[in-house]
Amino acid sequence: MLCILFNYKKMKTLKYILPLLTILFISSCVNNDNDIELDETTNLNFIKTLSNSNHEVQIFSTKKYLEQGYNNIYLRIKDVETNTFIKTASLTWKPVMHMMNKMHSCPKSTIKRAEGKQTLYNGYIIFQMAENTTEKWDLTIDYTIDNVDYTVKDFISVPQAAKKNVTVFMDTNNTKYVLALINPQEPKVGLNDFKIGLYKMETMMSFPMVENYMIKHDPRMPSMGNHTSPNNTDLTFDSGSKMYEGKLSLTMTGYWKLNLMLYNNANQLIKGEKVTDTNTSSSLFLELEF
Ligand SMILES: [Cu+2]
Repeated sequence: MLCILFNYKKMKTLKYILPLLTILFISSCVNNDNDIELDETTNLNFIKTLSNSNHEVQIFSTKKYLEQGYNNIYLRIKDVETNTFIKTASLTWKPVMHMMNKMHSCPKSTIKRAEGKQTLYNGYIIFQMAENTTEKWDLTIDYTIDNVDYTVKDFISVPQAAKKNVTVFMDTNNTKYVLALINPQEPKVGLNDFKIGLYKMETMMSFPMVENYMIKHDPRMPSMGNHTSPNNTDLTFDSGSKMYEGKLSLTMTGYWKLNLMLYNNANQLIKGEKVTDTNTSSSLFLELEF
């Protein structure tokens, strides 16, 4: 009798222990996943995942969306089988716009490992055109892990920017250029670091950086008598960043037209005009509003 009672008690205990064990097992699995996923993307905005059967290539940006103009982009590759992020990949990318009658690419950087990060890669793309209902951008990312080549490709959304942050123009020799605002991304009242990227449209697919030109600028507020601002400095080529750097003075918030004059490496003016009382703006300009 005692023995039966004991067994009964044991079974009852088991009834409680089993669900408890199950809960413990599940929660330990979840914890493991969190351990594996070293997340280096805090402060970045998730944009999109491009997938193949082996990997998820996750795209992040400092902005909330990709858009026309300069985009600072971060990438990481997740192995879908092991659920881990790849630390030893080399990547290249090719953005292509599919237009009604042609295809073309845009200026872009190489992709490097993000500074101080293990699983994040970084680069930029300058979309000189926004998408529309019939013309879209796609992005191909080719990458190599342990000498094996992989690729992912998908459409990406590139809406128009609120203000003109990139411009395409031709010089008198019919050379086409793309000029884009890199900084300031978040303008402030006062003296801002001014940075511009300049690229030659060599072919529909090749947009090499243009080095050793010079950019004069004259920021104006058209709504306020077209006044300018003090202490601006010209943009000169910086061999480190491979971009044009100077100072942009914004004395107040509102809409600013950044009138530009572009000089080639022989110091000849190749695009843009001086702003005067009778000429209120340059044909080469960018815009800001804050
Ligand atoms: Cu286009």
